[in-house]
Amino acid sequence: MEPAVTDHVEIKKYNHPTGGWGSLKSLIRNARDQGLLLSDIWSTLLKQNKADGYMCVSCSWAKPAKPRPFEFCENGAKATMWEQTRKRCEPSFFAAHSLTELLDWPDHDLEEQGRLTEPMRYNSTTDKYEPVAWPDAFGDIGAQLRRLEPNSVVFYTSGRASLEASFMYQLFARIYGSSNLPDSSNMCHESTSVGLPESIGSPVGTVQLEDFAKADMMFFFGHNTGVTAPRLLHPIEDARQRGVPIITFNPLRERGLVRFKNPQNPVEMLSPGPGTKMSSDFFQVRAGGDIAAMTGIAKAVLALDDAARERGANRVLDTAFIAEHTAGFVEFEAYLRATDWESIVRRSGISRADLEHVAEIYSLANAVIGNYGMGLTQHRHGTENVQMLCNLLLMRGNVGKPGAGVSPLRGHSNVQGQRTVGISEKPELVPLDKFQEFYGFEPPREKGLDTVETCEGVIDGRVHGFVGLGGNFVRAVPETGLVEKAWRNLDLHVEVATKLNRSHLIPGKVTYLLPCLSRLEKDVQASGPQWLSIEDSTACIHGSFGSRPKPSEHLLSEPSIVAELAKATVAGKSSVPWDDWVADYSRIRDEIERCFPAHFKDFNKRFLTPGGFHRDIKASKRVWQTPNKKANFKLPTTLEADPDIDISGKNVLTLTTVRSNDQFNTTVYGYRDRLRGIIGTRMVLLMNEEDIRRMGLSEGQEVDLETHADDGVERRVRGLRVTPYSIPIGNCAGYYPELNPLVPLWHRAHKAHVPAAKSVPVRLIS
Ligand SMILES: Nc1nc2c(c(=O)[nH]1)N[C@H]1C(S)=C(S)[C@@H](COP(=O)(O)OP(=O)(O)OC[C@H]3O[C@@H](n4cnc5c(=O)[nH]c(N)nc54)[C@H](O)[C@@H]3O)O[C@H]1N2
Ligand SMILES: Nc1nc2c(c(=O)[nH]1)N[C@H]1C(S)=C(S)[C@@H](COP(=O)(O)OP(=O)(O)OC[C@H]3O[C@@H](n4cnc5c(=O)[nH]c(N)nc54)[C@H](O)[C@@H]3O)O[C@H]1N2
Ligand SMILES: [Mo]
Repeated sequence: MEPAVTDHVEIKKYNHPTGGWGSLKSLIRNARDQGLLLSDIWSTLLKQNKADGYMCVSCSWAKPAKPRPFEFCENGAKATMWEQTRKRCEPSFFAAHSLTELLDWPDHDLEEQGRLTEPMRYNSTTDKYEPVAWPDAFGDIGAQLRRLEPNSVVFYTSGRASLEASFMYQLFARIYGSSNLPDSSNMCHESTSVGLPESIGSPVGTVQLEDFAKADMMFFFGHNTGVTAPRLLHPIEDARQRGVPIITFNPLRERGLVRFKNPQNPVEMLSPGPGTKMSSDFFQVRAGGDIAAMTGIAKAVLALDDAARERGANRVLDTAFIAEHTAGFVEFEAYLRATDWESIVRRSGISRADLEHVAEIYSLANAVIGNYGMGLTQHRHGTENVQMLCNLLLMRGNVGKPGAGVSPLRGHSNVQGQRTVGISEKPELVPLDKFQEFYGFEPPREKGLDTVETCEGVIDGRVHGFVGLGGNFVRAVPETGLVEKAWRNLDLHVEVATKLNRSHLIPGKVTYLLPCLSRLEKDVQASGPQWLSIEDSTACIHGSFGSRPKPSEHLLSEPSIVAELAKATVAGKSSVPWDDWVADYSRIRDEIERCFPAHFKDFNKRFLTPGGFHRDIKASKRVWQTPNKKANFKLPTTLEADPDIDISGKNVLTLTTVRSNDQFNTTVYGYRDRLRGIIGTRMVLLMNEEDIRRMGLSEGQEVDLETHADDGVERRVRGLRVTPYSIPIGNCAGYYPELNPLVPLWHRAHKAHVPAAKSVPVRLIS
């Protein structure tokens, strides 16, 4: 594969605020690249995240009931343009290029070909995709699936598909006989989905948008807000203007959490000032050092409480809340007292005085939100990271009251919702009895494969078939080398997609690429144009209506593709009236309500509520759905999120893999990571100057990286440009997915199995 580098490489310091003119310029450049007129894009963007429009296909951040005239951000607009592009990836393109040839292309160049227009079947004799008629594709896929053992087939979902498509998809997989329903969340917030239920009895966060207006302090752990959920900068900016402290922990000094200029505010845009200072305090925690940092803050809170008690002043701990609502505090207190400051400071990389300062601010605030992203979840002890943040919040009763709560910032626009409607490899999370009763089939009851187990199954030959509803599985997973190689042994590989990506280039024995409509486009079925729905990061459900014309007359919607696959594979095996559901998606919503009544009461009546309707999240009302009916303080087993990493060797560092401002996951829009000042290349290794000096390297020099693990697997990425950056000593950073070949499959979160992509031990080879 060609490295992701262009002819013009420029690395410079970026001292401008996030947002501002830089963000507008970047939008205009993107529109031009996609062959779009600004008027084209404007008419679409005006409908983005509005109650009568479509829900943005980028991040999952909340959509307000009273949206701004332009309720979108630089990255949401980029995602929209990328999908609305005038470019088309037609059969003539596939006739001109073999898959072997395309495997050399960078990710950007593949998706840059534009929207897929026709169903394609791989021909191994020519090594090319060739057009196929839809009925032939469905017929053959059905026949192939019927030949395979259901539990050897995996049905993957990336978090973009609607609630309607996702509900049908998981039902199809279960009727077929498979509970192998991994989704992108297995690489993302699964540490949340495993950690939060033990702590507070809810797999999702407890805050809603209005809480951000009521909070009087916020934490941000391991989230690059200005890039990955930019609309959240607005409530943060409002909070900062109210004087609310925002305390951020991140190894990299990410611009979005440093300064912001609101591109939608003309006064701010025209004033020469530097924009709003977003984080009142920014701490460059060592990668994997958050458990230690939070332990330090909690220990200092305890000390403040001791002092208050001695003085006879008001307690700092919320003792009434702890007594009535929680369990495990005595053990937690003992843990804090027993943990010494020296270890805390060494592991976190933050001084005792700084952590005590944070504790003081925290102890003065009455309503605190704990926001976090991949910096907490993608570690060996990602689940403990999440639980430690809960502990910190619980100490002062900061869960289940206005302006306070735990706020996992989810990734894909509907990744949270897919779990809500049954996409899960864990049978205990799904109403199987209802499926059996309502649809007349016997669902499989054993646990299915998650994402890393799927990779293991592909490598060891247990998995024989893979169906992907969106995503770029092979590129997004760890251990790229072994997975790509073994993938070719699959009997069946089917992908439903909007654009060409690297996963599509690695065929199994029978391979299909099925193009679908996106959420921006008008989806007309027998009863007329259809609405879809999604759930955002704050558990609000929204309707979404596409109005753009179809990019190609051949495209089908995701619900209709799922229905046709089901009809071709499991006809007569259930009472699901697939055609009736596709004719009118409100029937699918009625079925979702029937299967999940607690969350979807009056679904069809309520889903167009401006701002969405909120699912009933019990923890936000202090009802704890844990086995002991309490919120639980959970003790960490280690101060370090990745304790088994040994970076004491020469030339060894801990690598964290991050996203640029010019990508959405494996979709690389371009090579301008404006906010980090890295232009024209993605093949960089961000390093502390001290490490560069210590290792005898120089700026701009190219190095290779190897995983520092002696397990007999060779993992190497070549040609990374040494780039001095503000990052703790001992850490280095580079881009996902280029560096995924370095992440070992076994290097993953305990229990949750999220690949520990934020802390990979690597050796530099110069
Ligand atoms: N524009 C855009 N938006 C997106 C996406 C995208 O790719 N592009 N992806 C979507 C998806 S699926 C997701 S999951 C989210 C991801 O959103 P984020 O969670 O913001 O994404 P990342 O870039 O993976 O990493 C987050 C931050 O964690 C920091 N970090 C790394 N290691 C540590 C650590 O040990 N401790 C701490 N405290 N911080 C650490 C990194 O420096 C980085 O700033 O965004 C969603 N939105
Ligand atoms: N090293 C490292 N690895 C990571 C991460 C990391 O931080 N570091 N992050 C992880 C995370 S958080 C995630 S969520 C995963 C992401 O993993 P995935 O969700 O599998 O990957 P994406 O890049 O989001 O998928 C992009 C593809 O989805 C298809 N697509 C886009 N829109 C649609 C649609 O509407 N319908 C259909 N059917 N297809 C569509 C397009 O073909 C596009 O090429 O990666 C994970 N991998
Ligand atoms: Mo994600």
